[in-house]
Amino acid sequence: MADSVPFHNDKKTCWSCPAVEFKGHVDFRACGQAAFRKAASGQLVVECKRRTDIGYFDPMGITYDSCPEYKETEYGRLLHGMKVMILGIDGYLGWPLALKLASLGCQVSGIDNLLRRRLVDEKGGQSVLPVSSVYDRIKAAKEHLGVTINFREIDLLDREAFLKYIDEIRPESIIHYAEILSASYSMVDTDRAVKTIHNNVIGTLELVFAARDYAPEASIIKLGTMGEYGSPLTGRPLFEGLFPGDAVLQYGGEEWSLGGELTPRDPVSFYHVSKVQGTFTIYEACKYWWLRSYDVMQGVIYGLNTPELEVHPSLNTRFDIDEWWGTVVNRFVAQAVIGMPMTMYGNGNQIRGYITLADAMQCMVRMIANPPEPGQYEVVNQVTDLFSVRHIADTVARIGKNEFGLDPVIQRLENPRVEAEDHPYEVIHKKLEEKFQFASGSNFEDEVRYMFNRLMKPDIRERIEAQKKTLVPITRWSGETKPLAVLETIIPG
Ligand code: USQ
Repeated sequence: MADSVPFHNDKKTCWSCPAVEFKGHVDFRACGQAAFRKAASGQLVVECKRRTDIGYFDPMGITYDSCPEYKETEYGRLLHGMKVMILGIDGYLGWPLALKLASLGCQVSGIDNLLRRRLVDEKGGQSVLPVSSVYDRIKAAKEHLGVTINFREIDLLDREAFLKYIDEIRPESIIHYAEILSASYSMVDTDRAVKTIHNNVIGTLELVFAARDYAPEASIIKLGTMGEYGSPLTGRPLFEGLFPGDAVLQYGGEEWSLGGELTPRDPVSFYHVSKVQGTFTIYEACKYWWLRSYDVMQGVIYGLNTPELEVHPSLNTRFDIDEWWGTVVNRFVAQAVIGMPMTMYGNGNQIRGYITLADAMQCMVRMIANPPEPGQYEVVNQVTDLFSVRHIADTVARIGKNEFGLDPVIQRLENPRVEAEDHPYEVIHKKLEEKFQFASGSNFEDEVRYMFNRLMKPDIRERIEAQKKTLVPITRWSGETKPLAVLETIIPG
């Protein structure tokens, strides 16, 4: 970035830096705002854990652009050697984020219970891109990127093991990806619904208590999901978590301000229910204990490409396509590659927010570089595009046909889910750009082309063929598991 263009976090101060510790009298019962006023009037002092020689000082006095501990990167100023702990480091998102952060000089640590590998096995699927054991991947990261990643095989729900590890690392930022992510899986039966809710709800609760006791200054970046909001049929915009200041409720001839209140949630599966609970857990923890968090309402992710992953195939992130663990764009490309009809549910008019893997990783690094204030709970809607399922199917079909010599077919199937098919969908997603200087570096069509290029390779195509039956949707929200009726077969022109 040119010298003249300021970084998004230039003027942040030690007040929000995770490398400082509060000293003196801090009233932790106070809400973040009250404490902020104290700081502004000079009543609060901090000590820099990296420069204890400076002694105690006013946290508002030093800005990131004047602090030698902050280094310029393409994502903003980044606390050099920042200790970032990734929960769920072996997953589709955790692994590429680990590579990116480690390449930027962060000290990356992570835990994983390897559950995702077992759950994909349970479905009879496999990652389409081969992924070796987590230990071999870490060796490959050292060999090809020259980075060190500190890993422990720990379940977030194993309190003793997790507390020991977090105490040892004392992270400055914690990324919470350690959740079961599939809406379909959570709707299969009681066992899987309970497993999803238990893992996600209790895991997040374990995290906030651990952070309170061992890493209270760390910024917690919690993955929520756009599906927490649902798709209100009134067309009410999906604000970034909280109502804006000028929102009002009119009722019975009277008017009340809604500004700053959490917006309504209307989840669309028991998985999404677990994420709503996560939102409240983090929100409350910030309120009670002055923890700080960005709660990221992420759209549907797709793609398999980041600059770090591209360095060598041994660095692949996992790429799942079965009906439980694959997301729609990834599934459609894989289906087109093996000549299987793309499984479009209902009339295909359902709209969701989408973002490429590469853009999602960029957003995460920017948020890590620009942490919230103590006590601050802030929601970020992390999407770049809104697409209907039909648009996705048509685009994949067009690119597959015109550029890769395939003959893709779209099958309109009875919808196994309970979801609105025709609905307005207005998503407010301004913060990424306005607050974190995010600019998308990828786009839908190019990412689809990149996926075709990778998945058309004969060995990868064989891996898709080998799990063809897992691509067929049979999980219905009703609890039945049986194939879906074909409503229409569309051969794109
Ligand atoms: N869909 C099809 N055909 C398929 C698969 C999906 O038409 O073969 C449709 C679904 O009905 C839905 C849309 O595509 O309307 C997206 O479905 P998905 O399976 O790609 O994504 P979803 O179940 O919503 O969940 C995924 C991730 C989840 C994340 C969520 C973001 O698995 O972890 O939280 O995307 S969001 O959808 O914004 O809640």
